[in-house]
Amino acid sequence: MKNNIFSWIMIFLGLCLLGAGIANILGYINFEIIDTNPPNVLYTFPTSASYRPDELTEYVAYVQDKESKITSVTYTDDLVSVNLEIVPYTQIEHQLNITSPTGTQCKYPDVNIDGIIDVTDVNLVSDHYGEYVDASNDKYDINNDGYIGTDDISITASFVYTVSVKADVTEVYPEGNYAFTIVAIDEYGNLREYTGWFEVISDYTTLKGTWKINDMIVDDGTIINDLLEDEIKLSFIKSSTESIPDSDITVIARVGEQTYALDYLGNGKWERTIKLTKTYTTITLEAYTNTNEINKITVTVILKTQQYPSYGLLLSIIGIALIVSSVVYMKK
Ligand SMILES: [Ca+2]
Ligand SMILES: [Ca+2]
Ligand SMILES: [Ca+2]
Repeated sequence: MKNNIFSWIMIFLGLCLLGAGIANILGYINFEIIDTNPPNVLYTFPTSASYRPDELTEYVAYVQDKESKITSVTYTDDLVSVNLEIVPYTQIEHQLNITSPTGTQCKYPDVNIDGIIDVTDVNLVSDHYGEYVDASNDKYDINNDGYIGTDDISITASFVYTVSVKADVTEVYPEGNYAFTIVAIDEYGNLREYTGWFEVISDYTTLKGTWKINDMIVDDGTIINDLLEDEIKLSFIKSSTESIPDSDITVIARVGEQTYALDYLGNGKWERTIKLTKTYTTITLEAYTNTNEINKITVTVILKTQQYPSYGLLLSIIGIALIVSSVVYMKK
């Protein structure tokens, strides 16, 4: 008899968990604990590159927080400390350049151009679901394939709570090296400190060549979204019109504190495969000579994140397991 009471209590508990799990799956109950993750910095200008003084016209960041809104972004270097204000990306010279892993160029999905990608933008794209593109609805075709479909909605959704922020540069930067820090804070006070450095030189010339990641051409500010593999191939191909001999050129990639030398393959080509260890990785690619010919770009790679089962699904499974095991136990 005692065993029966115990089993009935377990069955009741199982039913409660199952009920709560289903209510969560259907959206009636929210188990999300408060936001504990800091924002991610997707792109900055300046970035870890070399500039002539007149190229430094604005401080820019694209910052995303998956869980809540960004409340403040500040930029600090050896000369200034400024608040970056939310502005539509259309008012920014240095724009984020979203690319799919297969090289498809995507639009920046702030479709209502208010400086923040949020549910409003997802809904605007969804409102045009199933339409073929003409002049009136082209801006909702985020992946530029001529049709407004689920991909356009999911790309927009994957950038929710991304803000574009900027301030104008008023200082004149003397030649030299500058370290900068961008601090982004979300609604729950989680803080991301993003650091980089840049060089101001007046007499550099561009070393002509092309950068590739996984055989896809990338430029400064390219962000590769939803990449499946965590190993990527980096390549630099010297332009056929560049007269500098290959032996004078050094090609490196910087990821955080790590520096990787790309291997020389001959015929003006360098290559290296590296393994990414984080969901968001900023890579600075630099080809240079010791006579100030430089080609330097910064790209960001976002790995596709795994989908974990929701709390609701987990509770439902535990609930069912409790009910089943209690019934089996009772029948013994
Ligand atoms: Ca957060
Ligand atoms: Ca928007
Ligand atoms: Ca599309």
